[in-house]
Amino acid sequence: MTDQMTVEKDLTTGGRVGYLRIAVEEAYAPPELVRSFRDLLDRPDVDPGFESLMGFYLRSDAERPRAVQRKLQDLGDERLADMDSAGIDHAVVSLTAPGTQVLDVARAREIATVANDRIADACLWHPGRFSGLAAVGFEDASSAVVELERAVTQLGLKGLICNSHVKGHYLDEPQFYPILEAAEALGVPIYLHPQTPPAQMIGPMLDAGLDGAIFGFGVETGMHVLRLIVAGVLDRFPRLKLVVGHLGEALPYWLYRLDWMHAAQVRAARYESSKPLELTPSEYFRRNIWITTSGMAWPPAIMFCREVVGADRVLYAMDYPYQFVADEVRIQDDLPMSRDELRAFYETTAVELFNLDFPRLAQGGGDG
Ligand code: 1DF
Ligand code: MN
Repeated sequence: MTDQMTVEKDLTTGGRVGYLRIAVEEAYAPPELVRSFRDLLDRPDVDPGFESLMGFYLRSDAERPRAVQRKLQDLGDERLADMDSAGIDHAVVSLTAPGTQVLDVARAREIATVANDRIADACLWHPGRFSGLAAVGFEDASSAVVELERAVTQLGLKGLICNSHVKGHYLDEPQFYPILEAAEALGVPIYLHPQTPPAQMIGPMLDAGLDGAIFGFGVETGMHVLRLIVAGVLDRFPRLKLVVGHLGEALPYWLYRLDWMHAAQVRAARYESSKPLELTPSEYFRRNIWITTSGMAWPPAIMFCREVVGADRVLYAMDYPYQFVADEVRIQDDLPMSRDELRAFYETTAVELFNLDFPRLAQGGGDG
């Protein structure tokens, strides 16, 4: 009984704990995308990673994937009730992986438009509860730029979701520069979110069951971040803001070795691609990259990341509905941090990074 009451008190919304909890990696799928995913799964040439991931979420009869499938498509009562029950005041919603990035060019553009309109609608209906990131069809960069500009300047979306590789292509390729340039010019972050590795990478992960969120996601997305760094993309676009989930996809732990080995490779002129950069890899982490705790409610790892990339660059995310665990909010409320540090972690870093401008209830009033 006492435990029960403590539990309820801890996870209230409305700022009574001293901060609003803003979750920034929260997935949404319009029904139109689910339909496109089903069509892709039926094709004989389906990508193995896509089949592994969405074959599970859209075809399994087990309870969790069915709940995920339903919750993904909701931006109303069920999601709000789930946010209330876990103490989440505000969710920054984005198109679930792999989003548009497995679709043909025309369908990718349609789905991006639909997703952006739907997310913007939810933000209008529930301005205190939702903000959103824009989706685009990356393969057609010029239409992607037009859609990103529409989503940000007309719909009020706060950044761009990129679900990692685009059919085996990476954002350091010049065909994508116009999109990076537009994000930089608009001042909005790109959330570099995982998906399953492409066919040329997934082989030995798939047969061991390691291709998904357990490991393959992080390996592939971490490599994507590194490709952007070593290609000099962050020298070309020095004000680009990247957001990386899952505590930076393991890269904070690698920073010493990355700095050391990159410098050695440049000195040895071993690779054409290892060219001199303006900063060391770890310095880009402290200038261009923010990392979130999605799926990584693990205090020692969170505190390590704060130490090596800076406390002002580590912020909260849940990864709803894939990892919807209220206890993980309690764990992060109990991090060894001051009230002000917790407020930065849960609230103010997200507000500043995404330029959030949602209306709040007066402190202490209502239950959100
Ligand atoms: C899973 C995890 C799926 C994450 C996701 O989107 C996702 C999963 C398809 O557990 O299968 O976004 N995640 O970010 O960890
Ligand atoms: Mn996620």
